Amino acid sequence: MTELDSIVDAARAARAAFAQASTPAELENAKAQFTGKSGRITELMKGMGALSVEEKKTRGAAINQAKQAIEAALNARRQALAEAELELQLKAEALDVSLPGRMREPGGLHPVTLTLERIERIFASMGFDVADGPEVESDWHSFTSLNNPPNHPARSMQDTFYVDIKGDDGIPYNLRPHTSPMQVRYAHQHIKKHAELVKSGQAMPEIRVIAPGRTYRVDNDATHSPMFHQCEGLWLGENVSFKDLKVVFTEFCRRFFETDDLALRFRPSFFPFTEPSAEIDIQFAGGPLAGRWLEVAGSGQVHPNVVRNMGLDPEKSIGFAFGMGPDRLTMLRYGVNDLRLFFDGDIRFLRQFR
Ligand code: 2NL
Repeated sequence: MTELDSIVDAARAARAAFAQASTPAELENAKAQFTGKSGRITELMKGMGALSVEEKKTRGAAINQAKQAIEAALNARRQALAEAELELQLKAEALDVSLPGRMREPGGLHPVTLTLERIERIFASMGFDVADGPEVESDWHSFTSLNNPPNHPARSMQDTFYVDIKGDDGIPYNLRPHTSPMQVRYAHQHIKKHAELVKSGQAMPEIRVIAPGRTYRVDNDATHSPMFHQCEGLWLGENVSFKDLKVVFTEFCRRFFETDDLALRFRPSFFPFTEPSAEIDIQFAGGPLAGRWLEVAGSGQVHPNVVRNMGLDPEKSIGFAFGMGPDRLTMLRYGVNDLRLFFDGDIRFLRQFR
């Protein structure tokens, strides 16, 4: 191989080596073999010292040409590799801007809450106040004040949860099995609130209140949950009768179910806190439940002992009370067949009421 041949060969070898390099690091390594300190071009230039001026000219020009060719090839390969790398990176970081965003779903009220608010609105429009009170209750408020003293057989009607806290009477507190205790508390507050009025000789304003809220019993199946809801109502005045109960409850049912095409039936029953007592059944004239009697509430004239335990005179304050289950009313209104769906917290069920 002549000196000139080896110069041309060096340029060809460099182009081949650069093409082989598949990363910028490999390319820079390949470059060092040709234009580096001990590279082939440097070696070729070292051999020029002993040459004549004429030879230096032609050899120098050839080497320079080769060097330029190598540098051009190097730059072309550098750019190609950089472009390939960018291409890869862009592919890896690709964003599909046409994908739908991850949206946050709007919240909504629980179906039973919707029912409770509906009940409150209807009774408020008939002049009823809405009571509030504790879910952990004393034995006296949950049972004794409601004509259901310790060892009374009616106590076994409710299997109650008890907590490890004893009241002043030594009896453990309970998770209220109904919302009646709120009405007993409400009556005591009512008397206190109007004490001045009564002392000045005026009549005590009547009590008209509902008590909605969570209640607890040892029960668990498709129609019973250990935590459930109740809404009780109480109307006490000088001359409040079963007739008023019938009017109030009929109006409530018509407005709650949005139809006048329903019948009410009062069926004799027993509760310790009312006498006489009645179950209230309703029957729709149309719709999927047409013709069937459905039990929706218990009711009755408030027992004189209970009126007395509220701090009132049963000769002056008479009236009625009732209790219903908002969970069941929600099932009837929306056609839900398993009570447990309300308390499982499954968003696929709950979002239907949004
Ligand atoms: C039922 C039974 C009823 C009452 C609740 C009541 C409350 C007071 C005084 C007297 Cl403070 N009575 N509540 C009366 C009769 C029936 O509910 O089966 N509820 C779902």
